[in-house]
Amino acid sequence: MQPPQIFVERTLAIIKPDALGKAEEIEDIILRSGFSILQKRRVQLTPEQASDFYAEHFGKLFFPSLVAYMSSGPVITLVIARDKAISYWRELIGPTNALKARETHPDCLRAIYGTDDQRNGLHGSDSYSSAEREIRFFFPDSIVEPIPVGEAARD
Ligand code: RTP
Ligand code: MG
Repeated sequence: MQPPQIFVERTLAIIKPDALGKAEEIEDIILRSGFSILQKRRVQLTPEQASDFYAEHFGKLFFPSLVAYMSSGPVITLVIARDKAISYWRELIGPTNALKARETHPDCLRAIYGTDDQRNGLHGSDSYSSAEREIRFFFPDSIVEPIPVGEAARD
């Protein structure tokens, strides 16, 4: 009999410069939240790389300061996986504005590890296509199709 197929999903998490000092603690929370950490890189983004990564926001008022913030120090990029990884990670990190999050979602990771409306500590891909693009951005050799759990064991 075939084992049940449980599909896992991958997403890209980034521990941003203002939360880097808490990286170990955050990685521990990621693991305790049922994610596996598949890949991890510590990266110092250039302003050009930060602009490319956040290209969807080009032209917005906050774009120059977002680029300056994301290239102001090292970040840790992580490919993390579990079922419904994309929406679950977004839920765990909480709203974009870390200051408002402290009032409305005090337990979310941005409320705890973020600083303000811009320096919010953590990133999460917002859709399957974003996750695919963002994982390739940092891990160009990565395969992004979901892998059914148990498949590797059958090969
Ligand atoms: P992210 O992409 O980093 O996971 O954040 P998000 O989806 O919650 O928010 P998004 O709208 O994609 O914004 C990207 C990042 O830009 C900065 N930001 N600053 N000052 C502002 O009004 C403002 N708005 C957004 C934040 O660092 C945000 O995470
Ligand atoms: Mg976003």
